[in-house]
Amino acid sequence: MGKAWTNRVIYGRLNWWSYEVKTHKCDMQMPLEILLINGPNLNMLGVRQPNVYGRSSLKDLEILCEREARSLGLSIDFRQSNAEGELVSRIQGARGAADGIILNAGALTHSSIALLDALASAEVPTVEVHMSNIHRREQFREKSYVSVFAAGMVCGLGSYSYVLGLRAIHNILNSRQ
Ligand code: DHK
Repeated sequence: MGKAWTNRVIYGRLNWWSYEVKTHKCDMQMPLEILLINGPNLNMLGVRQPNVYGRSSLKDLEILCEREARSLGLSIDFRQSNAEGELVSRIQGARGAADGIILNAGALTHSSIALLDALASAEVPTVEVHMSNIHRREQFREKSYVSVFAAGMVCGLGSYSYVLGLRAIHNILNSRQ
């Protein structure tokens, strides 16, 4: 996990009568680690309903997120799965291993208590993101189980929802005591 480590660096100096070993302190800032998870059907971005989800592919989204994360000093693990169980396992695995989660659970947003329970067990600060505005679509998309745990949600801005999601998690993590 991203923590400030204070290490002692050992170095040696050789002169003609002795070899003296000295140490000095050196602070290294490890990047905050973010698990970025995409749920079912998000592998179809760019092909699937472009009027709703845009023309960018999942790979384009990954490149955009990598670039934004780098500029914020975050390290991201970008994942997608169509399987609920795999998403649950990924979220469980974030406990004690990731500093933050960005989650677009796709349709599981609206149905999966298992994902909500995984988030609650992982206890990792989470921001929910969606490409589309889930409040301007069918009524069944209005309910989000992920929102019960998430610190906040960004939706309706296409790929830019992820950019803002990354900025939000960066802000949340950096304003912790
Ligand atoms: C993605 C999906 O696949 C839908 O099932 C959700 C979400 C909305 C999105 O907008 O990114 O309802």
